[in-house]
Amino acid sequence: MDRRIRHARRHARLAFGDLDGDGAPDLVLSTFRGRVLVYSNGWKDTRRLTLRLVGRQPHNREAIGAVATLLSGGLRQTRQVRAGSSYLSCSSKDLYFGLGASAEADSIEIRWPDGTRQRREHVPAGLVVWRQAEGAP
Ligand SMILES: [Ca+2]
Repeated sequence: MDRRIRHARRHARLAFGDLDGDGAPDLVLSTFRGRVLVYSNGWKDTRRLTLRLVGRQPHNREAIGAVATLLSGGLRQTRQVRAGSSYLSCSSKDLYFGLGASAEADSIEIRWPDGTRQRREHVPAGLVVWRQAEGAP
């Protein structure tokens, strides 16, 4: 663990998100004294899938509360869109998944905040913007 992260652990605010758009989530950390540290994720050799959900409810376009379940290579990963993440900070609403050696997810299922579900098969790596179908039940 980086010495600066270890030192700041007691009074830190932490947020993550893909700051440079390369698909790898980066970290922003600030300490009690206001110092801000940015950690750019330089790990380039892993296949990733970033899921950006857009809800149909006017009061919840960010789909807060939606749960995504991704299956890839026999492994299951689950992520939830959250409104808050850490003290006095807020992370990206994007959901980040690692795909290992796979170039695609076998399937992704979304359980939207209104309880409806949608599923897609063979979703390629990269950024996926998924809008909740306007006509879905
Ligand atoms: Ca990044």
